[in-house]
Amino acid sequence: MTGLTAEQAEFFQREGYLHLPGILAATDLDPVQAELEQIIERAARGLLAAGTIDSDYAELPFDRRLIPLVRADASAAAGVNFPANLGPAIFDFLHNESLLDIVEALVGPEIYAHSCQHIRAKLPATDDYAGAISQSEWAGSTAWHQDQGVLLPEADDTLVVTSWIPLVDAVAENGTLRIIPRCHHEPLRRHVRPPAGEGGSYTVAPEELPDTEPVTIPVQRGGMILLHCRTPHSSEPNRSDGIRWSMDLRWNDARLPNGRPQLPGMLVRSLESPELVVDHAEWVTAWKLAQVSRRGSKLYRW
Ligand SMILES: O=C(O)CCC(=O)C(=O)O
Repeated sequence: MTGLTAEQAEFFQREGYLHLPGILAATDLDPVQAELEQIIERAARGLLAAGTIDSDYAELPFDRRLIPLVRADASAAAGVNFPANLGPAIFDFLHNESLLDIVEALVGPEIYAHSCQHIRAKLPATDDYAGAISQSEWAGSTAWHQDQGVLLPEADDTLVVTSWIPLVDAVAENGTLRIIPRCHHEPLRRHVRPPAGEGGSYTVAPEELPDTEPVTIPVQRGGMILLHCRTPHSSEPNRSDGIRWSMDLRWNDARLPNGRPQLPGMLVRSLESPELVVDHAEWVTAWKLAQVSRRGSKLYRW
């Protein structure tokens, strides 16, 4: 089963990315959003009970409600991302048939959902939310990086594909993804830690940034961008009034090294070993164990 045309697969191989508009239905995304809304509801109730806020802001829509909560307490967003959020809806989405058909066209039929995966509430960069901007890589910009640069060298010969999936329309104003095409045939560039206090993860060393014009890709809810793991990408701060919600989920051939051996990804589709596809409870247990046992182990190459 393949979810890409030959032309789409060719574009990905040549350019290092692919924009697929209108590929997911509301019925695919709504359960994930509803689960996030429940998490936000719990955060609001907790802050209300603690006396930190005097309204639960229940009247605000999905792309707004978290803003006053984070403004009151920077930790209000802590539950939305993996592994704090391992709910059944996101688990089901990681097995979404349309999504896996697309992924299969690139990584083959043994599909591993990589443990390097995020649900991002990218907040409007209008104030610093009592320090949350400097503490959280989600709130500000995301610096240029290649996803292979945050994995261990064991995965250098593995194609790890990122599917970047917004839950709201993502445009230049709210900080949609920017990519630099056609770099993935070249070796990985050296990454450095961002300057102290700026938050965020590793970034391509400034002198190693390619001289190619970046492409900014607006993506409507229902669309996605696929990225090769050596395609440099970044995002600008969110200059809109609403939250730019998105998921970046990674995938590779389950038989190959994935570069994050200490954290539990999971087999989500397999022709060879379907009996090893785990259920929700097993996935949650694996994460709980990893959070205890991975202490002190090396996650990053640099
Ligand atoms: O969502 C963003 O703004 C950045 C995403 C990203 O860096 C990634 O998917 O690796």
